Amino acid sequence: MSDPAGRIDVRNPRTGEVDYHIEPPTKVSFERAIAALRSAQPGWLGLGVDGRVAVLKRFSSALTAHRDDLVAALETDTGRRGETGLEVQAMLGALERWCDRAPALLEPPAPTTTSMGHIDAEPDPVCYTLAGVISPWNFPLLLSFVDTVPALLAGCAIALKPSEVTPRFVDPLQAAIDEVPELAAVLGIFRGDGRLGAAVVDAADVVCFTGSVATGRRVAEAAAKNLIPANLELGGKDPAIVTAACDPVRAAAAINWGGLANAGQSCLSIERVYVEAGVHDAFVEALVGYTAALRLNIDDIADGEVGPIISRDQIEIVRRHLADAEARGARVACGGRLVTRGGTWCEPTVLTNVDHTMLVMTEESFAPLLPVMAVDSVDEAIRLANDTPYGLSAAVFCDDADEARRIAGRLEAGAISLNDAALTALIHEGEKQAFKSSGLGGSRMGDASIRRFLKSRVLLNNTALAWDPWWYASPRDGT
Ligand code: TXE
Repeated sequence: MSDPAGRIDVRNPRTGEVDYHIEPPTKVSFERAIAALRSAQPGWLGLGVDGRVAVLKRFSSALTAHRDDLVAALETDTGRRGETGLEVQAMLGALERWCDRAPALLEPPAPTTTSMGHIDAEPDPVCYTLAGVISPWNFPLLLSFVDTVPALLAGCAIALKPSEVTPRFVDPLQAAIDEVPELAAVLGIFRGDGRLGAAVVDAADVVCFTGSVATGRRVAEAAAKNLIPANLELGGKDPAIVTAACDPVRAAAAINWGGLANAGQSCLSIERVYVEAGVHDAFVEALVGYTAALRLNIDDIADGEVGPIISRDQIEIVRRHLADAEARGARVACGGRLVTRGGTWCEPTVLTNVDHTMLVMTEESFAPLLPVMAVDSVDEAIRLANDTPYGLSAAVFCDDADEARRIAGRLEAGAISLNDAALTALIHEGEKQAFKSSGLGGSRMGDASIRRFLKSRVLLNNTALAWDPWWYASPRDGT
């Protein structure tokens, strides 16, 4: 790792001004901190899972005590209010759920007999020493802990590198961590940019990354070079299929939420909609009704449902997608403008008359844009839904439950909401993987998530009491 180039300016997404700075660690202090995490890990593992659960419960109480400061910092980082409350609640909920589940999941599996009767195979899984976790800016707290919590419970120490775009929340978070010294010893948070992220990958024994496909590839390449496992959750272009056999108004309400929550800045946002012609007009009318009612929170963070575009780099992407769609003949049914008042907001937008020549149908927009395309059949909708390098999640609206399942079974995505949208934002119990270029590695949801932090080890135990010379004889001995 080269020494990072000094302090990094942080822009406020509501004002557009730089009003915060971070100071990345020097190479020497980073290496020292990594060594300290590694040397504290055996003590953490030695607490046993019940001991680790007890520590994380104290952390949960400390977080609750710091909740107001945490919420305030996250609001400044992201410029939105409603989703911030949900984010903190979801993080506390995940802590509680994992503390309940981990003891049973980490119970050593029973030995099994083998094809050789006197040899038992006794599973003895062992955790990786240091997990590197690298998170993005769209849900800075939640996506920093979705992998961190199960990894800690498995017994790992953690090197966490949050996004340099939204680093303020780390101050109250660190204050809560410091109140729990056993945790502070094994949870190191490092603020800096991609160079520090690369250093975390190089320092770790297993890595979890959430972010863009381009950076995810770099992380996977570095992990491959170091021969460590990489768990990647990357971008998406989630489709929704609205069949003629559903209530288009209900579908519109669900898709409005699934596409526009967090101003569309979620990997699992609905980013394109395919609607059978028979319900197209009713669907669009309802969707426009819901979408046009949403307000930008420009003047007051508490007044309005749609926050600013959080990352400055994202603004040009959204502008390009809108301009390209309009130039190629898309119709703006509502919204369609970027509004800059210090920060930049994107009006919640419904586009019709769209097709796959448009960026808005093929590249991740990460914005409150809902392009709606009429299709003649479910087969056409499925073909178009799969016409993408992404495969994170999808949604199907069809009142016939068997038909909804059949459609879902033909979609190339890891999580599919039936008669709802973006349910993976709320339901974390179901195991799923990211398909195609949307990711790599095991499920980060459900019980399987914790197994990503354990190496399988087996004890092969010869249980025969009497020593049988035949067992060790080689053919050369002629015995
Ligand atoms: O991601 P990056 P950004 C998508 C979305 C968005 C795009 C860019 O399309 O427009 O990604 O967002 C760290 N080695 N998603 O710029 O660059 C970096 O410092 C190791 C989808 O934030 O991938 C940050 O902490 N780490 C996503 C993290 O990687 C490196 C949510 C993510 O940065 C690194 C957010 C390197 N070489 C954006 N370079 C989702 N699926 O939820 C950078 N980083």
